[in-house]
Amino acid sequence: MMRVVAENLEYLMGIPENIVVGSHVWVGDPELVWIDGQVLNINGDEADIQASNGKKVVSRLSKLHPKDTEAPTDGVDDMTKLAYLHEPGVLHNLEIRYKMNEIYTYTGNILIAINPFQSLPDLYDANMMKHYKGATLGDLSPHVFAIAEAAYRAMITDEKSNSILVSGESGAGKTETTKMLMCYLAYLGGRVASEGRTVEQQVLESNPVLEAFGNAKTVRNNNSSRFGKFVEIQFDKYGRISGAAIRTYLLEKSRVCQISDPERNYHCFYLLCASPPEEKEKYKLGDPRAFHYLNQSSCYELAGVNAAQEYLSTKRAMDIVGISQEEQDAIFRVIAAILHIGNIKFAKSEETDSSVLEDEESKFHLQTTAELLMCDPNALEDALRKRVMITPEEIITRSLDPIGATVSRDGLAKTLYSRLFDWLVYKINVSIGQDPSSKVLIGVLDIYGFESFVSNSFEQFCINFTNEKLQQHFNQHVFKMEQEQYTKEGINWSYLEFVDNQDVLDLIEKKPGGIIALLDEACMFPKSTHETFSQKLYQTFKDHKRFIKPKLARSDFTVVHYAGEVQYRSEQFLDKNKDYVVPEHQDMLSASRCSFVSGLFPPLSEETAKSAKFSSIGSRFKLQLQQLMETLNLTEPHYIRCVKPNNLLQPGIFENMNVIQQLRSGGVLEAVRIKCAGFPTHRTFHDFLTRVGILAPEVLLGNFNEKDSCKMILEKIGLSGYQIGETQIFLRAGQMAELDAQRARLLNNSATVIQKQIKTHF
Ligand code: AD9
Ligand code: MG
Repeated sequence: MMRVVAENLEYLMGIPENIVVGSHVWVGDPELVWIDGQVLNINGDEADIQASNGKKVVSRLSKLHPKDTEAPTDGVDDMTKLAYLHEPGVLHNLEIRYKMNEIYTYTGNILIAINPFQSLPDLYDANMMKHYKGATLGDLSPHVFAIAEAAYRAMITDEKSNSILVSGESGAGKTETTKMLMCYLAYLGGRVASEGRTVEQQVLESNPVLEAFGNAKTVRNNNSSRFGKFVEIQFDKYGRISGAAIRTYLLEKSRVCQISDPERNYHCFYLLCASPPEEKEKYKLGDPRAFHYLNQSSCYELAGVNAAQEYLSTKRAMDIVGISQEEQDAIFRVIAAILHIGNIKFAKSEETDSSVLEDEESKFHLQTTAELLMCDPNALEDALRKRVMITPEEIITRSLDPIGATVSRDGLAKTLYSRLFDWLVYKINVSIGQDPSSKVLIGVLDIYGFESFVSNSFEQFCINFTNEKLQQHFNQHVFKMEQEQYTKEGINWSYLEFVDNQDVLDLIEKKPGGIIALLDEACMFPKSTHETFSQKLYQTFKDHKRFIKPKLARSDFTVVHYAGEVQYRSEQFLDKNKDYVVPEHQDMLSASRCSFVSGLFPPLSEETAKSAKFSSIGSRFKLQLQQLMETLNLTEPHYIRCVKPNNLLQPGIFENMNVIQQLRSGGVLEAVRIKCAGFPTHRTFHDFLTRVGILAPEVLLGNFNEKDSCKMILEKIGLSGYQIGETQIFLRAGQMAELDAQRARLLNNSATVIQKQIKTHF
């Protein structure tokens, strides 16, 4: 169990005693987060600062950070090379690099990737791959290929599985990064001459297939993945790709029936509407504007994407991953059927409050849906409009009102789509195949980053839960890496400590009594509402440090995540947690004459039919995550943090506030904090002497070796807590600033003495 302290980041990262009149500092700014300036005056614990942008600012001394005036003007490619490791230093370094189109920067062995929002083809071409092949991490400029190379080499040398975890908010570049990683791994582990379809080709082509069915345009990203993905690439004993497995997480089902302007539905719908005329005719499709599931938004096209071409290339990719022509036909029939389902409208029946098909058009779409799904149109209509209740005495058929029938219709569309997506993943896995004799793999994780919106629901809750899990893994890893480095240098690290987030995880997933467990309980109890569920949460967690009942809220609740507080609206938690296929839909589809469609709905055994009343999405997701963590724990992890520099999706714009929030929620600042709790500044003996040797000129003049010289200087100055390793000096947070301040005073004094001498002389 790791000890838990070191919460006071400010204390660790800024040592105000070093700040004197004339010091160069970073001061907080409401807009730019940090601006640089120089101290004009100090009054007690406050300082007047002249900022370089012309502003005059008054700030508490404890809120300032020293600025390294000797930092290279073009930045450093690894944050750990910063003499003063603190938030403004990190942010400034990223900004100057981004402005030079240097989108990658390391923090130790974590890669930070800032989305360039422009094509940089030279950065990823075959020459670049060649360049990185065989290179040690850190020898060349930071790059995704360097991380893939490190993972591959570590796998070969240590005969151990590795994983690369890519995270970041929507639009930050995770999926693009993942594809580049996979390309590079295919380059390293591919076969030279292609023997028909190679495994690596299939692995690479699985991306466009899954993107066509699992990605959509959102306000945050024109090609947003609406599912999480973990790809395990297996290697044989020669280091060649021999198999792969893809696992996906939580596809966003609601998008199938509900979109808002200017977002779009899943790409595949628009591609199919742009298919060649004979196919459009076969599927009875045409203008996407004619379909309710698409025309809720007025966005139909994507800039720079030709849907007709994209349709053909998706089919080619489907060929490569092993989806047959018949299967492709059935898939697109289901996609077309979903569009037609959405156009079936219900009106109030004249006699009762049940529903009827609204008009001739609705009848046409019902008929077409039935043809495409190869099921009986009457059975389809009944499944949409009626519910059968079995009581001990009799079987009662009840008609749904128009609202109920519409909910039933949308439910059917969502069920069909999610079963289809699962089938695609299953088929790709079967077709690529697993290599049972493979002993090592590289796992690549592309999963949604932390989300905090104005309104957050069950999806955000699951996403943030995932991020808490990954954050814990990340912290433990960063902590371990630090320890390893200290051990290598023979340094005592027994007092290195960090804050864990186990308490948030307990709040969410503990069994019994965590939020997910209480949600399941509420779902099983017929009288529960979101209000009773929230009341239960308020009672149970009233003293929990990570749980807040927001003032004025009747049913919202707030979780204090590692990346900040998120307020969740519990209204739809119960519904969204229930994975439930309406038995009438199940029966109708499993009776389809199309074996593909009936295959998506295998008949339930009597046993499951009875017990399958409620299956919890939250609990299933928790289990999936647990399995993912178990897999990850067997691997050596590598981390890539993607950052979105602006919300305009434009090149060249670096918004400080935006970036700093992502560094916070992506754990980059957490890694910095862990480093700060130890020895954030490392310098080789030589570099150290060059920088601060002036503080003890007698040592430099003496005939000592570099290590002894460093020791003598540090003793003379009287710092404490630093460590001297085998090849480097390890300083505590703020100590480098202290040394620089002493040096500045010395230089100032000697300048004054010289000036005085000059004055007396003349
Ligand atoms: V989401 O959570 O799936 O919504 P991602 O996956 O993080 O998101 P994605 O990889 O899709 O983001 O990147 C968004 C867009 O940024 C891409 O469509 C590209 O236009 C752009 N991008 C991202 N990375 C790069 C890059 N390395 N070079 C050029 C890039 N463009
Ligand atoms: Mg993505």
